[in-house]
Amino acid sequence: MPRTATTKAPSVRCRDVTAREVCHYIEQGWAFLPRLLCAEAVGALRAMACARMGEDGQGNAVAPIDQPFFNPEATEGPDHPLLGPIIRAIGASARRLQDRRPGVGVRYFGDVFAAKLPTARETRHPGAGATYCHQDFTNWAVDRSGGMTFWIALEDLAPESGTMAFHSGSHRLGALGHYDAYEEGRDLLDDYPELAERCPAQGPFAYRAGDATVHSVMMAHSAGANLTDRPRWAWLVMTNPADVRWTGAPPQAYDTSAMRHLQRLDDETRFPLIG
Ligand SMILES: O=C(O)CCC(=O)C(=O)O
Repeated sequence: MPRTATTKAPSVRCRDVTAREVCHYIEQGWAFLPRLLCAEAVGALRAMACARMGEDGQGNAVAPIDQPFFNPEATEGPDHPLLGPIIRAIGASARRLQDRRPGVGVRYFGDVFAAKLPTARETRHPGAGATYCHQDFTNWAVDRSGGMTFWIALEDLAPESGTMAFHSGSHRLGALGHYDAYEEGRDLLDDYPELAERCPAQGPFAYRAGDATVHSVMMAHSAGANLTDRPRWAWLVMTNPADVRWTGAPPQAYDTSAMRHLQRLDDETRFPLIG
C-alpha cells in the first residue's frame, strides 16, 4: 500500500519577552531581543520569504508604495499555519510591552518580509536605499500610540547590511512628523537636530538569525543602505493596542475605503486580536 506523505510543520518557538526587556522598552522606547525565534522557525520563515521573493529578494510584484527602505512582501498573517502561532506569541509579548491596564489586549496590524536590496545592484523594486530617520506613528493613521514593530533578523546581519538604529528616549518627545513630509535627502533630524544630542542613536546593531528588536511607533529610528552584495532579510510584525481607532487620515498600510472616521481597527477590518 502506498504510504501517505505527511508534512510535519516545523516547531516554531518564539520566546516571551523578559522583565528586563520590558523595562528597557518602557524606558528607552525599544529593546533588543536576542534569540526571539528558534532556528527552525527562522529557517522556515527565510525559506518562505525566498519562495515568494526569490533569493535576490526581487521576484515579487513591485510594491505600489515607493519608499527606499526595503522591498516588502505581505503575508497571510495570523491565518497562516506557520506564521499564526508566532504572531500570537509576539502578541502576548506586545501586551506586556505596551504596558496598559490588564484588560487592553493587542491587535495584529500587519507583517511583511522586508528585503533591503543592495545599493550596488540595478533594481526595478523600491528598497535599495537607506531608511531615513522617522517615526511610524503618523503614517499608521491611528488615534493612540501603544503600537510597536518587532523587527526580526532572518539570517545573521552585520550593520553594513542596513540594520536598525534607535534614538533612545525619543518615544517621549511626541509626534515628530510624517515620514513622507520631508523633502528629498532630508529627514526627521533636519527638523529636530537637537534629537541627536538629547537622544543619542544606539546601533546599527549586529543581529544573529532569530534575534529581534522591538520599537515603539513613537521611536525615531533609521537604518543605513545595504552595502553588501546580497539582500538583507528581515520579517516585521506590527501590533496596536486593542482599542485603537482610525484617525481618518489616509494610511499607506491599509484600505480605509469602507471605514468611517474613528472606527475601531477590529476583527472585521482585518485586525484580529493576537494577545
Ligand atoms: O527595515 C528597515 O530598514 C526599516 C524598518 C522600519 O522603518 C520599521 O520597522 O519601522
